[in-house]
Amino acid sequence: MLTIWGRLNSHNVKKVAWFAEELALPYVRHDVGGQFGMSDAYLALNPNALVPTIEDDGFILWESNAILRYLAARHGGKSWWPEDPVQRAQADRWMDWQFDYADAQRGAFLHLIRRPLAERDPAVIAASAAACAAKMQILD
Ligand SMILES: N[C@@H](CCC(=O)N[C@@H](CS)C(=O)NCC(=O)O)C(=O)O
Repeated sequence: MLTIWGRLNSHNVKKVAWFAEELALPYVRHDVGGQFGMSDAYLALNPNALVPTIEDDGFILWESNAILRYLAARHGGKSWWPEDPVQRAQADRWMDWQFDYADAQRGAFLHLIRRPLAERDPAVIAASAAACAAKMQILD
């Protein structure tokens, strides 16, 4: 059975758990990272001290997009892992582009969601919103 380590309030963990659900793969998930901390046993699996990490049939893998590609290739069939390199590259491109988008939205996310009201910086939020709007133009 697939094992996923990582807290669900991490977007990188969320996308892995979401994809396991899409594929109807049975899995267990252990809360790690953030408020749950990281044990030495976990750090031995992923020395980057980041989540997510998975184990599938004895294979340990970290890096969320690499995990998605692996799950698609191993369990997804042709609709999730097209044989045509061009089709696959289209999906790859947007999946990796999402990291750039995540960079753009980080300021707004931290200052609107994670930080207490007194520590919010409207300038950071505005700059992040503008960066997101520019990215969305590309998506459109
Ligand atoms: N490039 C890595 C980034 C992973 C990452 O930044 N994870 C964050 C959560 S989104 C993390 O582990 N933060 C530390 C923690 O949760 O304790 C990936 O895609 O897996």
